[in-house]
Amino acid sequence: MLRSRICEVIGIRYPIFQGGMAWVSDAKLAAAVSNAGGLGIISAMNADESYVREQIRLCRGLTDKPFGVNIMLMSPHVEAVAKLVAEEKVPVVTTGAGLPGKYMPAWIEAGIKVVPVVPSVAIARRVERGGATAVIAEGTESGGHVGELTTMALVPQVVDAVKIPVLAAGGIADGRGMAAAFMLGAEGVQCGTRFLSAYECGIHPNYKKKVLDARDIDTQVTGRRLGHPVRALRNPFVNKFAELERDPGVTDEALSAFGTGAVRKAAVDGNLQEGSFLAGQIAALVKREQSAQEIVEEMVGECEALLGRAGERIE
Ligand code: TUI
Repeated sequence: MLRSRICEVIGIRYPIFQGGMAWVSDAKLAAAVSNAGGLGIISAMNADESYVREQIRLCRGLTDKPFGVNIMLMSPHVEAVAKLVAEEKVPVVTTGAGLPGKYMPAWIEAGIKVVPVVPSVAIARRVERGGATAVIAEGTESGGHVGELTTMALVPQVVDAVKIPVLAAGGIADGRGMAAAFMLGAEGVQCGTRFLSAYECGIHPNYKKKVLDARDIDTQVTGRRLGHPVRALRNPFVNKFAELERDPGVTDEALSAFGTGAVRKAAVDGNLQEGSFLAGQIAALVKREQSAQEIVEEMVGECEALLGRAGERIE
């Protein structure tokens, strides 16, 4: 049976985290993944503490298993939400889009397991020194806010640099990707894009259809000029953003304003023209809707079969 230090330390059956995706990862999806034996994660995104408090309480009503809250460190509400998760003593906090150092002592004091997403070895070392339980090494294949390094290059380098367990993220959507991550030294994986197709994922049907219809070359990164590169499925919004980004006559403020609210327009409204449909490069591998439990069990089954046969591939 596929287990690792991550399962023991977090108290989960399978070493699979569900990514904290803005306007996607709510209490219902998180609880479904946790009930399936993985770690479900609620996205605090740009929301205020009352929304996050409600989601935590809803999640507690839907599962008695561990779950996490993802804190997006660029959120205008980050201070209040950081305080809230400590008060609520949520089992796990993951972080994204920044350095969580200043919040970590209070979280650790509250008994929370802190698992930051890191895009580089230096940041992995830094959060380990700060008391992180584990790190998620996320490659640029992922959806949403991305770093520069690929999963293939980043994961083994982070594994060599830290003693705490490493989870791999970015470009993993089935048991093959999961087995590959274990071969690189990871002790777990975090998947976002694959869970977009879960029945329990409440995104607009247009978003699910875009993911199910995606081809390998259909994602694009925009926003490098603003210092926040973001990967999404190509559509009129992404094309327009890229055009404005190339135009020296467009100020950073105007560019940023153009992007505001686009993730919500995709996930909630299903607005195919003006929405930002965040998804990773692996979207084309996601071919059908399934329950969170089917996704988790299928991935684990495929991974175990591959790792069990790993030696057979060598003559
Ligand atoms: O955070 C994510 N993915 C996200 S956050 C998000 S909301 C957003 N929307 C528009 C612009 C920016 C954010 C959508 N998707 N993934 C985890 C992640 N964290 N990827 C990369 C990083 C990261 C980057 C830099 C973590 C630490 C870091 O530190 C360096 C620094 O200077 O802050």
